Amino acid sequence: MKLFSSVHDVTDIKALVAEALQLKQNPYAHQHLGKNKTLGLVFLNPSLRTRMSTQKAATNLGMNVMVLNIDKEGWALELRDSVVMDGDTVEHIREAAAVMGQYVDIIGVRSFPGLKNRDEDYNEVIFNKFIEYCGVPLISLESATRHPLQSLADLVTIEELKTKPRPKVVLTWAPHIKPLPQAVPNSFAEWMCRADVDFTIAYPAGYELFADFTKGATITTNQEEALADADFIYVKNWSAYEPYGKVFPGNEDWMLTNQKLKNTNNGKVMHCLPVRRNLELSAEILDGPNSIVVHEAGNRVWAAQAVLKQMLEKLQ
Ligand code: SN0
Repeated sequence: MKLFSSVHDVTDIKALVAEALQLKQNPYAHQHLGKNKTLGLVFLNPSLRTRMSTQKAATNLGMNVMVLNIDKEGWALELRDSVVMDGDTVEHIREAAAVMGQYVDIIGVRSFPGLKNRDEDYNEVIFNKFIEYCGVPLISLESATRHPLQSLADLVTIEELKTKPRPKVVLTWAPHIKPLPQAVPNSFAEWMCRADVDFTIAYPAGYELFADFTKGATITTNQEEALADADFIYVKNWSAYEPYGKVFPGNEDWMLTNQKLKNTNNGKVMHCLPVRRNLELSAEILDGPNSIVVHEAGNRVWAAQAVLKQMLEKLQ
């Protein structure tokens, strides 16, 4: 694997999930792979889990890791082409990405959407510039439209904890106070549509996701119906795809509560985190027996390690 930007870069999803679960059993068995290899993690936006889990995964494989919070610590980056750089930006992404590629063997990049210009976000303009100029294998640490390391960890978690061959998985929209990216739900949907699960997406009218990501899913605006007999419930807020990046007033009653869990199959509750308590997800669920959010976050290590391992095997 030379690029991990979406589920489309994975040739065998089942094998990758199995690899992640094997690495969980035996984290340090492949330290030779990463010897004298360096991973660069570049963040244009904040991170907790992605940064720490990917760093841990790389260390488990014997790699060195360099982290650059480029939005805070780097020179102000120019992302547009054909501009006279006489404003606040100091360094162009063309040079910055190319130079980083001189120092590392694999690079990871996080770059959220602006949520203003849909074409720019959905064409992955910033992320694709890193691919074009860095010259080394690249991993998405969440781009404008996808968060594949999260989705892989989510699938690993479902495989690990499922109690029947084909569990019912429900992605349900949650309230928030600000517009959030569609990256996590897009990505979760496109992985679930390729997994051996019965997959439903529920959201209030107006929050349709881009159809490319949801082909094969059952889609409803009735949360109660969606939750019936659910084995896994994936909670996430997102802003509208159309009109792009907007949020509509109301829908506070979409927050998941213990009452709503009653109709599920003792559903296990997932969230990518960070989560705003009692706004997106009730504290009673987060602190109760059905929440697996911390376990899920723990699995981020094995997802990242499986991807890094496949990339390192190509570099040998
Ligand atoms: C990001 C998102 O894509 O939804 C990252 C998730 C891994 N989440 C946020 O930006 C949350 C911000 C907030 O204010 O709650």
